[in-house]
Amino acid sequence: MGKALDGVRILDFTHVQSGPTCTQLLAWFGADVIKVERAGAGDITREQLRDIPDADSLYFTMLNHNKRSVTIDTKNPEGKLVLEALIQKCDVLVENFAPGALDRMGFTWERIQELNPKMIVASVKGFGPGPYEDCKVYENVAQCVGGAASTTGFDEGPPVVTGAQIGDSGTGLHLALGIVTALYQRTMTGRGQKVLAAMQDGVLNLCRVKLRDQQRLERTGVMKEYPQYPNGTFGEAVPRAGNASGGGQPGWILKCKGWEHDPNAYIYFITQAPVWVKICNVIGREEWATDPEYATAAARLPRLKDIFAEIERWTTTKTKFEAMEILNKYDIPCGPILSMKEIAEDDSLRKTGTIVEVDHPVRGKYLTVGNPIKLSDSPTEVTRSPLLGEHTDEVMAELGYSREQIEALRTVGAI
Ligand code: CAO
Repeated sequence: MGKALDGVRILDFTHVQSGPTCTQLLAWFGADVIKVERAGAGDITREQLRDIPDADSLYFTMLNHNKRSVTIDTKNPEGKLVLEALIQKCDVLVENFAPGALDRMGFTWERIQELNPKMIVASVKGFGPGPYEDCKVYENVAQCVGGAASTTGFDEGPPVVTGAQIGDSGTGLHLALGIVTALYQRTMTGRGQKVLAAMQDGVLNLCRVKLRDQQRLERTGVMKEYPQYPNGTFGEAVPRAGNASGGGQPGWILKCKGWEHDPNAYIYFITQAPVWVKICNVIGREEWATDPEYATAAARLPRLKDIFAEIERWTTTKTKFEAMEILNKYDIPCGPILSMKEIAEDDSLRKTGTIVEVDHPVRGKYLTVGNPIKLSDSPTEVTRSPLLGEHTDEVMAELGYSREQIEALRTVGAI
């Protein structure tokens, strides 16, 4: 069976997390992704957070599946010529260097266009054009400048960053969509274009509901689904909302049986209005279904804290999985707090290819997250990440270099 992006060649000039996430997705959809790395060093993550001496780290392997690796010194004049040949052969160049690095290497947009007018040049940067456009940015900086940190955590505590890599992997996802969109437009215009995904913009896009709340707050001075209501105070900016739901159906994280010794014995519980009567029945407070102080969603808002305390009295009598099973029978939206250990051992996630076991010649078997996007006509097979420069000779031969030329370039340190 063919793959959705069969025939698309990606010159993958990415490193660390944001760019590699993007090109890994494209590889999973069938693109030929050629990762260009510096000889002898490679992507810095190959050696970061290593758990096995001399083996590519999980950080690297889990972000670079299904790619080929070539080593080129793109500051060496002869190395530059190899990169030029690749630019002429590829459809998309993806990069996430610090601002200006590609230009400093001599590969400006104009130069790339001269070499290949159909080339799409896709970049992740920390910020879009403006006062911070020259800044280097990492994940947590993006979470801070994109609005996530100021709105995450509890009212009484400091801003908090989330473990979900919304700045890196989130922006990589945005960039991947930009690339396939530009490829589609190219089928009509025949021209390449620049695609930019700024990490600040990507995080803000994912924090859209908080900008919604900022405007609600400015208009009404209060947000009734926030834990600050009715007894706390609201300031000028959207406050941290703890575990409150970001939508119109109030929710909170509640203790379950075993919470005293298991840090993840909790469940997320949503008091969705259409199933309120069922919730009352399950927790044994049938009278709340008709009591005017509890019967409507509006009446419940000032009492959410007490309502969740009462529901928690019920959830602490069940394990998170027992609670989930009972609540699901009544269509009450909820979800257990799953630890990474539980996720790693989850059979259903392995069956769907969301968790995949991969074999690597140096590190052996390891788990990774497979393609979260499932196409029925373009299934993903996850193959291991390449060793540094594993495909240099193969790709050079495809570019038309002879064995002697390859050896000569190696001797002068160009590849
Ligand atoms: N041959 C020769 N030189 C190479 C090369 C190659 N194959 N590949 C990269 N280089 C050079 C670059 O040209 C650059 O050189 P100059 O600084 O002389 O121009 C140099 O390597 C380092 O690039 P960098 O500045 O991007 O790397 P850094 O480690 O200092 O910064 C990072 C890392 C992530 C902060 C920065 O790249 C960045 O801000 N990127 C944009 C935002 C981003 O993607 N952040 C996500 C980071 S986590 O996913």
